Amino acid sequence: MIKRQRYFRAGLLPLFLCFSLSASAPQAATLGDMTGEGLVTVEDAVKILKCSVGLEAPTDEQRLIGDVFPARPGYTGRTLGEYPLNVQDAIWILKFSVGLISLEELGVQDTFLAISPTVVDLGPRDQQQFVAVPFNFTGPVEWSLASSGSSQIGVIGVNGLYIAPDTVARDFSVSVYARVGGMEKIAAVFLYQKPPPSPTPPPPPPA
Ligand SMILES: [Ca+2]
Repeated sequence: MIKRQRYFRAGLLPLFLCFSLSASAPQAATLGDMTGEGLVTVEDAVKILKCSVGLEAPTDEQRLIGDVFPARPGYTGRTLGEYPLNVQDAIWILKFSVGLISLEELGVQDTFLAISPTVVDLGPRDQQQFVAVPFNFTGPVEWSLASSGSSQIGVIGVNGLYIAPDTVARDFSVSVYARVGGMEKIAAVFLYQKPPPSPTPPPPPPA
């Protein structure tokens, strides 16, 4: 109790809370569960359909959660799905909701990590928000970077925001690692040199 009062008095409690929240996100999800109540139903398929035609805007997490087709393997290194959400994802969930495909075929019980985007091209100082969703697994996602191409590889925050280095001496790639529990997914950032911005022309002389 004395400690808590000290936190309040010093104004440290808000800081402590901020750190705890950012380090613990994101939460585990169930594959296909767009509505977030833990079940995969026709409502999830309807939500995907709405997203696919632009009636609703999915969150970055929902793009990963609802992207269930094609299953095993997906495209571009994904366990399943091809990003973005489309009518095929909705049909696949509809089939599951009426019993035409099994839990195993949909992957609802799987524990794995999905990451997006898997590949991105960036110039100096560009930023990219990466998103990782662990399915049926609770724990914080740890982000890290590695590259054999350069010592200047940029930085990544606890929330998956990657910021490219200020200067890129030559084109090379950076590996973005997302880890949770014993699982790991890797995304590739291809850094390229940008031409310097053309100097702004001087203002015209006063008439
Ligand atoms: Ca649901």
